[in-house]
Amino acid sequence: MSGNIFELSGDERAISDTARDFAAEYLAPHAIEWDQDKHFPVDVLRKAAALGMGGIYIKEDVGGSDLTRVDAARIFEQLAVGDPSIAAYISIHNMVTWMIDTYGTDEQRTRWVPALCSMDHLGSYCLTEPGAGSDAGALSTKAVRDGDDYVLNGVKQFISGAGTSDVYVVMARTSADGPRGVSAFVVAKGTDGLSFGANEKKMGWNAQPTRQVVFEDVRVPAADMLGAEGEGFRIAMNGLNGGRINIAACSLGGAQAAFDTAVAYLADRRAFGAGLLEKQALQFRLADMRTDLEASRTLLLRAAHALQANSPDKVELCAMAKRFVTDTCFAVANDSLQMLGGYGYLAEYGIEKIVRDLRVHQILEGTNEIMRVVIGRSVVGA
Ligand code: FAD
Ligand code: 2MC
Repeated sequence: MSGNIFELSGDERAISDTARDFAAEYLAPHAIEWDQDKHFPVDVLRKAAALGMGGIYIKEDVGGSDLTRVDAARIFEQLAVGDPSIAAYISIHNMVTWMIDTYGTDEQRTRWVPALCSMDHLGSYCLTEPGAGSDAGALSTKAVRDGDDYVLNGVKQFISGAGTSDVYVVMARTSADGPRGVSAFVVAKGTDGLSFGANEKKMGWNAQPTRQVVFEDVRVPAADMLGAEGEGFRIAMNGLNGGRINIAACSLGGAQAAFDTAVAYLADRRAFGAGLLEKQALQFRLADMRTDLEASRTLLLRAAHALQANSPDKVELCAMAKRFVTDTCFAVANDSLQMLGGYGYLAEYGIEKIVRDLRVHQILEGTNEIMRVVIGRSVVGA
């Protein structure tokens, strides 16, 4: 990582440009169609993985790219310019892969991670339940020890990639002790007793499936526990620190794309005898939006740098970036839509899809209210 996160080295520029070019060639031309058809383009995900994007900050010995969190933020921003929904799924997949790479034994790493890096296998992250979303430490899916196995029973809600994914990192309760009674398991698709709900009908993120994951007496070998018994919640939260900045990066890329579309549109559109881009009211709005994008990028890179450096304030900085960038960039995308007038509301211009995709970034990976809980605790020293 270069010392200055705002000045890219030649290698860093090449990495970001590779993601930009990939998004322009393989994502942007199909984004509207995938949204309408609810198509999850697994073949295209594997093309991204062939360029190293299946295991961005994963160690090289198991097939990862061993890049930094700052590189990752730049990559997800560029991918999201092409399609925020696909960029976001790739970010979740990277979070899952990182959890196994970081907390897994050598046996677990060599068994699971290479196929995740190549995206021959896709990953899903299973924390939320019908009765426990924000209050994740209250989850009730049970894992009961039985000989050499744990037996899992319960339901996970809203799981991205579920049904298609091959590898599920599942947080389940091994004792009554709140968050400290949670353990993490790696569960393979096809395990007896593991099943999936219907693909949810959603406002956005239509290019990736969201389903319940149901566990009915699912036997998981004790050897497939990630970390020690009782460590699962901290493992899940440490995964989410990176997840939160990656989702923020997806909002930034989507908002940048919407903004660029609005500027190009206003440059062409004439009304009241002049080009609309000449109206100072619109220029002032664009000036504020551009400032908002730069402020978002600045905080995002600051948080990514803190995570990479393992700074003591990384948790709250990741929460701040997630809260600020996803709120700010949703507003930028929505204001961009307004600048296209009625055309902004039509699917073919692409902006209404960006607005729908970015809306959920204010809800998932910890709602923006929960980000304020996390930041607030850092303020009062709780
Ligand atoms: P609740 O926790 O019930 O919250 C309801 C409202 O109350 C929210 O506005 C919340 O901010 C507010 N609230 C709650 N507690 C407080 C508080 N203490 N103070 C102030 N306000 C509060 N989860 C996964 O584990 N894996 C996934 O792959 C995944 N993918 C998702 C994909 C989609 C499309 C969606 C919609 C969700 C996904 N989620 C996933 C779940 C997501 O993380 C949760 O929806 C989210 O954490 C909120 O939980 P909840 O929906 O139960 O809302
Ligand atoms: N990073 C590292 N450790 C963390 C952490 C973080 N961000 N947040 C909590 N922890 C640790 C904490 O330090 C504590 O450790 P220890 O046992 O050593 O003391 C442990 O985890 C328990 O934490 P708390 O005592 O703070 O737990 P509490 O129940 O009070 O609340 C809260 C934690 C609200 C911050 C947590 O439940 C939360 O983040 N909720 C939001 C859930 C969420 O983000 N879900 C997203 C699902 S994934 C998704 O949406 C996708 C699209 C993939």
